[in-house]
Amino acid sequence: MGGIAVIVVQGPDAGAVVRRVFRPHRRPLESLEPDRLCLGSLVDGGEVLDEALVTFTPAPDGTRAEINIHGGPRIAQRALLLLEREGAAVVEPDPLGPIDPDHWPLAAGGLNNPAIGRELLQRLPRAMTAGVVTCLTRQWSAGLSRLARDAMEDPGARAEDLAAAAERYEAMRVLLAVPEVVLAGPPNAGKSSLANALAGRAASIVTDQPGTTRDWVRTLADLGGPPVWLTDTAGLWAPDDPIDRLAVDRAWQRVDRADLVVAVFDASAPPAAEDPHWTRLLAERRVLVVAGKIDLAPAPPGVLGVSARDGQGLADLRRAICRRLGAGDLDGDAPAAFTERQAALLATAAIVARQGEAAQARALLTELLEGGEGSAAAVEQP
Ligand SMILES: Nc1nc2c(ncn2[C@@H]2O[C@H](COP(=O)(O)OP(=O)(O)O)[C@@H](O)[C@H]2O)c(=O)[nH]1
Ligand SMILES: [Mg+2]
Repeated sequence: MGGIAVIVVQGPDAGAVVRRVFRPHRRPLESLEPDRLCLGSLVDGGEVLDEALVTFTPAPDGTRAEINIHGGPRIAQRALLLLEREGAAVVEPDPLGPIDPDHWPLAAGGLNNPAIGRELLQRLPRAMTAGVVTCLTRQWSAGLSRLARDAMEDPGARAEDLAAAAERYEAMRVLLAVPEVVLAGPPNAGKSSLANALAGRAASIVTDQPGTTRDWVRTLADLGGPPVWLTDTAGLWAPDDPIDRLAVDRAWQRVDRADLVVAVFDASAPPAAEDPHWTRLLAERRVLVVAGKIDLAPAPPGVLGVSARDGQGLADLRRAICRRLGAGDLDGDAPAAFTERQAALLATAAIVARQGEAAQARALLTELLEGGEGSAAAVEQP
């Protein structure tokens, strides 16, 4: 199997380390200009590991060298070991860490609305689904940026829009947080089937044997709103088997930590009103009750019904989950603050705009777009 691996070596000794393991095919490395590609071989002593393209760029802490190889994961692993032997430390990239905008191609030419652009780059790694990426990037290219620019003309006329964009911050936070939705209920209620149907893949084992799911099973699911951790748990009952009892304990642990519990029962065999597990589950802080298997029997009045077998009610359930998580009514095109800084500036701009203080509102909107003196996200233009 082939592929491309890009290995970044950065720091005061990065240039020296890479020079020790790279033999250019033609020109000597000394004549290589910054950012220019150089073709050569990655060598481990006398052994050529792979053909590689290398660039060197000045970085704040020395040099940033990029090594592009195409020999697949095994060669990439050997290359990392080689670099480690030469004095480099291998670090895992932190997917939630900040992006350094200096290494973002857009930053090189300067960003429009740079303060929002910079915050976008910092938040993007947290966006776990395509929908959230779109929703965030539109805030920069349109949504928030456009609202702020338009409102410059007559801030008073747009005061309500500014306030609404500030309020949407709560929904945006949910989108970026990856909440956990736990499916729980009696054994055989159809929890695992429903988890698989919602996630769109067969992560959980489904059988007609009670007690099939023991360890909880978690998948990242895109329900059309925020990405969610969807956790399928063992049925809640009082088993004799000690392993089953541990499984039930683990299920309760997940329920206790959930952002939302979807309590599922079998519409054709509803739990008894006095069932202690079901009663305890319904008393949870955040619970959404769902009647499953409605292809066999109708849902009781007022209860959301679904069938994992024929898909009835699934779209309603996805929407209900997003709504209960607080991100249900987020329209991807609506201007929405996605950082606390933006929310605070918008809320204040709305207040002063309503009071007719147009100049003050404009100053706040300029700060929103461009960052300001003392602002946490003040942007140094390259
Ligand atoms: N008719 C029907 N059967 C279902 C449905 N969902 C699950 N089942 C069946 O019910 C049994 C238990 O399902 P499972 O998902 O393992 O339930 P769990 O124990 O709650 O995880 C299996 O035989 C499934 O095929 C459904 O929507 N309709
Ligand atoms: Mg199960």
